[in-house]
Amino acid sequence: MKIAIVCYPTFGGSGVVATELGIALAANGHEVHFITYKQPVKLELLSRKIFFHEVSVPTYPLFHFQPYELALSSKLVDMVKLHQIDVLHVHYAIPHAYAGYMAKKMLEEENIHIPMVTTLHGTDITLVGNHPFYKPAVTFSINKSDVVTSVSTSLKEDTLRLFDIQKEIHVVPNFIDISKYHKPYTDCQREMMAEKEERIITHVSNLRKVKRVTDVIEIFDRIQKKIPAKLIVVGEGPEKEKCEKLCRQKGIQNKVLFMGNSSEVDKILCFSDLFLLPSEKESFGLAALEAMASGVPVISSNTGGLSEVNQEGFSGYLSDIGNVDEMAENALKILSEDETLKKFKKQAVEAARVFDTKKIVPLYEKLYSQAIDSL
Ligand code: GMT
Repeated sequence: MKIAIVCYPTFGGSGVVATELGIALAANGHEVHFITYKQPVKLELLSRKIFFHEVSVPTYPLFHFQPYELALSSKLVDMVKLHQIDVLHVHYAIPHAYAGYMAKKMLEEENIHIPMVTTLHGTDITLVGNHPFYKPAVTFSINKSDVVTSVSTSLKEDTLRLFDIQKEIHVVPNFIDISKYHKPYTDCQREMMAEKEERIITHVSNLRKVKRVTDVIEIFDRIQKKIPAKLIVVGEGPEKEKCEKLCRQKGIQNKVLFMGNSSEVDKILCFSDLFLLPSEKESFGLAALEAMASGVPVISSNTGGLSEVNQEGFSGYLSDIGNVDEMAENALKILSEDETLKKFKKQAVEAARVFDTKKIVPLYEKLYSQAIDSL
C-alpha cells in the first residue's frame, strides 16, 4: 500500500508513534509518505520506502494567524495525486483530521477517492479538542473520518463521553519495538550519572502542568530520605523552572539532574532503576511503555490509559493522582532490595511485550485494507 501519514514532527508522543508506525510499515514493504511542517525528530533515515514532504506556510502580513490547515490540505491533494496514495492516516485530530477531510473532498472533485484513518491520541480529545472553540470542528472531522482509532480503551470512553460520535472507535494501542529497546547494553555508563550504591530514578515528559512534575520532585524527595538516589528529569517545558526552584527549597538540587530534551532516552533508561509518571491525564503513557520495554519498573498515577499499560504489582504500581506518599512507599518497595528490583525489571519487560510492534502494526494494516476495500 501507499500510505500518507500526517503528524506533529516533535518529541510529543503522537508524533513519535506516527513516526515509528511509518518506519514499521516501510519495513513491511509499504511506501510511506510523511506530510508535515518539519522532518519528524525520530525519522532519521529516509529510504526507498520512506518519503518526507514538507508543508510550508508562507507568512503574509494580512494574516494574524498563518493558515496551516489550508497549506496542509493543499499539500495532501498534490501528494495524493503525485504519488497515487491509497490511504491517508492522520494522527491527532486537531487540525489534521479537519485538513484531511478537506483534502478528501477536493480530491473527490477530481474523481479520486481515498479513505482517511484518524488516530486520536489524548490531548486532542481531553484537553484541547474539548474546548468549546474547537469542539464542533473536532466532532465533525471525527465523524467524517472513514476509520477512527484511539490509543486506549480509556481514550475511547472519554471520546464517546465528551463528543457526539456516530463512528465506531477501534482501539489500537501504542506499540514499541522491544528488540530495539531491550538490548543489553554492555556499557550503560551508569557511573557517569550516579554512585554505585545510588538508585537512579527517571522522569521523561514535556514538563507541562498535566504531567505533575512537582509530584515527581515530591516523590523523589521522600525516596532520597530513605535510600541513596539520583533523579534524572528529561524534557523541556513550562514547569521546569518551578521544579528547579522546588529542588533548591528542599536542598536536593545536587541529586536532581535536569537534562533537557534528548534523542537518547533509550540510553538514559538503560541505567535507570525506576520511572515516575504521576500525570493528571494520560491517554496511554508512551513514556511508561518505553521505560518498561527497557526493563524499568513504573510508579504512575492510575489516570486514563495508564492502567492498561502499567500492571499493578507486576511492572510497577499505580496510585490515585497526587498521592505522593503512597507513590514514594511503592517506589521504596521496589527499590530497597536488589532481588525485588531485579524481579520488577524483568516483569516490566514482560508486560511491555503485549505492545510489541509486531503485534500492533498488523492491526493498522488490516484497518487500512478494510477502509480501501469499503470505498
Ligand atoms: O502529553 C504528551 O505526552 C504529549 C501527547 C501528544 O499529544 O503527543 O501525548 C498523548 O499521546 C501519546 C501518544 O499516543 C500518549 O502516550 C499520551 O498519553 C498522550 N498524552 C495525554 O493524554 C496527556
